[in-house]
Amino acid sequence: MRAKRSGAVGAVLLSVFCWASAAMAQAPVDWQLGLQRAATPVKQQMESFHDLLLVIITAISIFVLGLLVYVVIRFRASANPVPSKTTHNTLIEVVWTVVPVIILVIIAVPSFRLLYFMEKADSPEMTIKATGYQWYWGYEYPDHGGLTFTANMLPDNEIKPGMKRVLETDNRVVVPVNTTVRLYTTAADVLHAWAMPSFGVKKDAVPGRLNETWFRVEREGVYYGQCSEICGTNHGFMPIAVEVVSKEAFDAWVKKAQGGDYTSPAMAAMNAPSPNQTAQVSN
Ligand SMILES: [Cu+2]
Repeated sequence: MRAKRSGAVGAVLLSVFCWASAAMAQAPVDWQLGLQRAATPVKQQMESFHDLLLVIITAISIFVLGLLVYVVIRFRASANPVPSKTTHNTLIEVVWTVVPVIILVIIAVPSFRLLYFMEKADSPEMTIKATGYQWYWGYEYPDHGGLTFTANMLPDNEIKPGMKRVLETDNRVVVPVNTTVRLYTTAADVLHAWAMPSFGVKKDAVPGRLNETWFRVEREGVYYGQCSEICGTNHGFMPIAVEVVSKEAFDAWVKKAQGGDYTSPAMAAMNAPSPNQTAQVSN
């Protein structure tokens, strides 16, 4: 009876946790354990690779700890007053060379597969170029009439409910959902890096060089990342905010942006006066 009840409580807690993590998974959260929830195929593969490594290192750590504990107890001075002078054991030496090699091969195969998968998109549907500046990002959409805008961190006094302090930008990068986006990164002054944890993307932005990566986001929402290459005084204040919207909303945003208004759909909704505010104004 008690087991049944605790099982039900567990199920409720689990569902609350899953709901909570689904609702706020696009950015780091307080007391977060583990990685941000995956939003792209690359990040999903990174997660499963991470899980595989976790199993392997846990097994190795427990095995080594077990050996140490055994040696410390079994061969302590009181239990083993006359130490043996044995050296070399060919079988053991072969085993402790070959087994680590096999473990490394088991790690290397999925590791290289993932490296090549993240390197380049098969058939990108659109391209965005991100340029790092001290200390903000510039974006270009060459496939959409060469849209160009910059994204600066929003200061604390402009943060509205629903925005993330130090992670929000005045202009968000808007991309359509379920679309393969090729991302070029470069920099205009010093090294920067365009990093978006839930996309599994962290690409150096290097002056005079064009680096390439890609992402295909599977859920609409707002995603936050940061510059991840120490680039000077305000390195910590050049965040990246990506708003993933439906393809229709993206087309509408492109039209608006070509007219000079880069406000993303969600930002536009936040800026629109609520019915209450309108009432106050009319009073
Ligand atoms: Cu930077």
